[in-house]
Amino acid sequence: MSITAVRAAAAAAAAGAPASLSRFRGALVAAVVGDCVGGEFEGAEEVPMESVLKHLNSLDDETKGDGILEYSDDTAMARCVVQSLLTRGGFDEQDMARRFAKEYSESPGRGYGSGVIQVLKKLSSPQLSDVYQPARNQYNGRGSFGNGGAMRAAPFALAFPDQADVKRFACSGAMLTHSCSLGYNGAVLQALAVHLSLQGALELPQQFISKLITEMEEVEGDEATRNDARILKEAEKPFCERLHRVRDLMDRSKVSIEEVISELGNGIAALHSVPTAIFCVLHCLQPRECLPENYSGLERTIAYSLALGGDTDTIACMAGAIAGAHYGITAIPQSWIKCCEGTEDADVNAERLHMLYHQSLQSSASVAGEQSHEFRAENKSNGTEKKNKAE
Ligand code: R7I
Ligand code: MG
Repeated sequence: MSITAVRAAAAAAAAGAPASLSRFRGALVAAVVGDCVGGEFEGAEEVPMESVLKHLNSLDDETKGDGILEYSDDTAMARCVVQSLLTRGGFDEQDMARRFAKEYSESPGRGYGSGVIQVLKKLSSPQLSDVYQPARNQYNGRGSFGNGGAMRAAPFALAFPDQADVKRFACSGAMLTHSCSLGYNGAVLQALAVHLSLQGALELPQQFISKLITEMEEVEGDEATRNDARILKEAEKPFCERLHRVRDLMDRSKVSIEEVISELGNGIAALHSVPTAIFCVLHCLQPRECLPENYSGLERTIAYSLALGGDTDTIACMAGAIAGAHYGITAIPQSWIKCCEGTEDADVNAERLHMLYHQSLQSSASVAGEQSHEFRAENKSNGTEKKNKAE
């Protein structure tokens, strides 16, 4: 076995079985870490890797206060998603919308996008009956294509074991603020990537990207996507087209940061950031020359995401969730966890989501069991009937 294969096997063993608690904790905590450490470079055009490593090394300083790096709107909204899913035991759009509005009114300085603020203010109105309406009114009725729906999509993958539920609820949850298909389909893609990673699908990176492309072919096959893509002058299936670019870049032995930015983007649009985050995870599955040898795959992913510049906190947050679900909690340095605000809370919530997920799995297994029992009983009685008739 090559050194890379040995390392990959060791990382997989540490993360545990598919849907293990370590993977849940890794996903939620690494998303917060990505958001917090990424804040340092948000909006920067060029970020030398040297500066990234200096920033990350500074977290090892034990005199640094706990939670010194504050989280932004990414984590604030993801927490609302988690609390809503846990309290309601599933998706409840009224409850989730109310939580978004309350969170914003209590802590408005978390760096929200300028457009989404209007939506959040309207969502706080007690007279509002259709919670999807404010988002629909954005940008001349087309809705926002920002990455705000995608940045908070990971918890949907941790709450629902069934892939169809993950897609459906990640979409509905994003539509509370982002009603353009280029916004909510980004949330579906992000949630799908976390869902697959949680199952251990990153063990086979080529199959992982192919599966995402196949799923998004279906997701982007509707009229709304075609219309939005035409108006915004994008490819017919914009996310699929970007995922093909991810696959092309993956197959190359050397790729520069400049090429990644020009092919995939690093901006606040979901289309220019979700496929980028997925690429960061795939690219960093192996050790890279520009990154320290002693870094775990998760540390490489976060560092690489920051070096792309642009919307660094959100790209690192999304890449962190996907990578965390693959490597598990032990791949995140304790010093990073300690320095980031909200990691303790994320860890506790990950455990609760893990319970909710496995409860749903068990109840669907018992329903399936009952159905197959009924089916067998029915067949048996049909069989008897036929036999009787034949007699
Ligand atoms: O998408 P959103 O919640 O936040 C996006 C990013 C995240 O990284 C956050 O952390 C925050 O830093 O910003 O916020 P929106 O306000 O919905 O969208 C973000 C920005 O995208 C807007 O301020 C617009 O500049 C732009 N945008 C659009 N511009 C023109 N036409 C989004 N949709 C449109 C559009 O349809
Ligand atoms: Mg951001």
